[in-house]
Amino acid sequence: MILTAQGSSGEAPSLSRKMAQTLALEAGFSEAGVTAVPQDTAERDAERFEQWVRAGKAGTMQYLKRTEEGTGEGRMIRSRIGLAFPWAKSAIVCFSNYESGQPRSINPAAEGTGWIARYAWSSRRDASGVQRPSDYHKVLKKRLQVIEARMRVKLGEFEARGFVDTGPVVERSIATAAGIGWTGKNTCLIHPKLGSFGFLAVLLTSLPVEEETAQLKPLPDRCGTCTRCLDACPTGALIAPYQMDARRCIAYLTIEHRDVIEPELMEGMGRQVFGCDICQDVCPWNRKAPIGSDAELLPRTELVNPALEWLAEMDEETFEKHFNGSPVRRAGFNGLRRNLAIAIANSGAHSSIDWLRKWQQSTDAGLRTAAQWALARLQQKDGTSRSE
Ligand code: B12
Ligand code: SF4
Ligand code: SF4
Repeated sequence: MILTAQGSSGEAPSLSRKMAQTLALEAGFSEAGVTAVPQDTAERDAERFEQWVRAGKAGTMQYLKRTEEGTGEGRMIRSRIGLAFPWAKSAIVCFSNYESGQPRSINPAAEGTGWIARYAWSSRRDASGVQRPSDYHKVLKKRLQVIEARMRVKLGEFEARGFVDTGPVVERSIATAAGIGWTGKNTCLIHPKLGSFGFLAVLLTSLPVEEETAQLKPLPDRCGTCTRCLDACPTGALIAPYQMDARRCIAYLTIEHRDVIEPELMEGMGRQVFGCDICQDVCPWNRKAPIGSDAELLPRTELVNPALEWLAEMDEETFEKHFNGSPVRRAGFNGLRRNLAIAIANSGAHSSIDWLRKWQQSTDAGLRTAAQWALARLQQKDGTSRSE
């Protein structure tokens, strides 16, 4: 690989898109771009972000709300990169394709099966060939470290910080500015060739961006007149094009929200037990997206359309055995059972009714409320089918 510092001799090294792409592909990513920081759209996006949070759309995701003073007043830390990282002059944004060619959540599926979001199916084979759960946070973070180390060898010392999902930055805003894709009406970052089933990883650096790269324009929005995602969202979380109310989003409810789920949203949650792919599964830009061949993000096929009963039977030890090291663990044992109770009722899976009876006695309010709702729903369904 040829990696050269940009600019003539004596000049400080700078970053180019080509350099970032070469390094990123070598580290195992599918695509990469570069933007100067703050990006041209930084102020607009910061305002959008703050308005979104202040309107309550972030629900209980407190980590998004942190402000400069920590009092709830003032600018929100993650709205502007410069607040937490005043030294940052550029961002390398990397994209890892996780499309695996497995069925979509919207395809017909066997009775009594649920849905786990495809991003959480990931696994890798260990040295002895055994398939182990993998988590994109760890996988991608390591790749950023590889990029950073190679840059240091060639360019010398500079400041850098890598983030995958959990850092205080709005990754899709930076990714759009770096020319990776556009923000779809479903709010996802869509790459024109790879679609939206891709993770983002960001490496902030103190290096300036090389002139030619700085002149690159962001990609145009190609959603056109399409509204498939808005029409398909079963809980009305996409309240307008490009605007989500996370409090209604099944991904938020099943992964991030720790407490009682509003019963009025439970029916719309359908059979989703962890995350939701519907607004991406209907997106035409994901139809022809190539299948990724990432050895660290291999799909665990037992998690594709999993039997609800199999998940319901798991005790805490089995849950840990299957999901330690997997993104699914974030829901927690009781959180997953809460989601399962809802999916069981929506699927009419009577064979799991004993689990619901047990769970309605739980001291966990989220699980108890979901199980009570689920039992009532199954009874109601029975009544309806008998009277038909
Ligand atoms: C909080 C969060 C969530 C929340 C809220 C999602 C949301 N839409 O805001 C919940 C839990 C619901 C969620 C769900 C999912 N998430 Co999430 N999430 C995040 C996180 C941590 C922060 C996002 C955030 O700041 N949201 C606040 C809003 C305001 O910001 P935003 O959505 O990025 O908004 C931008 C655009 O929408 C745009 N915008 C806003 N208003 C307007 C108006 C107009 C007119 C226009 C043009 C644009 C525009 O500007 C904003 C700033 O640039 C990021 C990681 C990160 N650190 O950024 C991952 C991240 C966004 N999530 C990711 C993933 C994979 C998912 C899921 C697919 C998981 C799943 N299958 O269940 C779903 C997708 C749901 C969806 N349709 O977005 C990926 C997305 C990759 C991609 N290709 O887009 C990220 C980047 C994580 C990663 N490192 O890969 N997520
Ligand atoms: S992830 Fe599911 S619930 Fe959330 S906006 Fe998309 S379709 Fe709606
Ligand atoms: S479904 Fe249509 S409107 Fe929604 S993100 Fe995809 S192309 Fe855009």
